[in-house]
Amino acid sequence: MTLPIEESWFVRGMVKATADMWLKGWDERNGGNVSLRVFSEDLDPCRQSLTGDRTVPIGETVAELAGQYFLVTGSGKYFRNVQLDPEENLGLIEIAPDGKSACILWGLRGNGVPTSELSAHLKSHRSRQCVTKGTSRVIMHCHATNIIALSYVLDLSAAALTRALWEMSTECLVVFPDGIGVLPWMVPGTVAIGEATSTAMQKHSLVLWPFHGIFGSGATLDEAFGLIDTAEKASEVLVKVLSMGGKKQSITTQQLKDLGARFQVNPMPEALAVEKWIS
Ligand code: 2HA
Ligand code: ZN
Repeated sequence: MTLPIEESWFVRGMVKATADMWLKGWDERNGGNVSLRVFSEDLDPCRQSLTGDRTVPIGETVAELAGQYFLVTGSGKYFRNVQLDPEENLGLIEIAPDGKSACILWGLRGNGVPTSELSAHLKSHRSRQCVTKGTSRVIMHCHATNIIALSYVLDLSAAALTRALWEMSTECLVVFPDGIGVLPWMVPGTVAIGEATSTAMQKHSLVLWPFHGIFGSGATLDEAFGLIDTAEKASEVLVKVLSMGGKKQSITTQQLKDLGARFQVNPMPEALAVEKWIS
């Protein structure tokens, strides 16, 4: 069976995810980047589309990911254009046996290179593969508006921010019981921010980059998108609540515990223990 790679589930999925993210207003200009792990058997129907005539350095070593394939967005590419020309804006890469470089098997036409945040993506894949026993396949970064806005006014601790978002929509605790990790402000595109993000991803499926955006992960594109969408929706509610003068009442600690029990998740203890997240 031969299938044009543009018709594969993984290219179609990336086209939909990036188009949805653009329409959400999360990815202005070339903002945001997504990577999706693809298995060898996913590639079997489209092998005739693959080349492998270009290799790019990763800038560090991710030996644990040797031989893995990822469909990634390209550096400098605009999400709003992915649907118009997937081959120009996306790339399929294979991590070399030594984990130091990536071979471009398809896409990134005309000397394009993978996302500038490749370090954060690959090392976060390594973290999430580890904590999910290999089921995690997607890392997604975007500039979701309300969560960025909140990073200017809330305490930047994982516990306080998680607690604030849990209280802003009943489903939040169920969708991200492990809470949201928070980094200090850092220069994007560096090995250091990649390292810090992947360390936070060992504990959390979501990580906030203050004054910049958010990283989410998941087993599927839908799951990673839905996770960010849920956190961003709660952030929008919180922006409105703060704009109306602040909360008068909210979900209580006991109610959060009841939610965890009902949905059989273990809510992040430090966030349950927070008594005050806004001054
Ligand atoms: O330009 O979002 O963080 C892509 C980015 C960098
Ligand atoms: Zn960014």
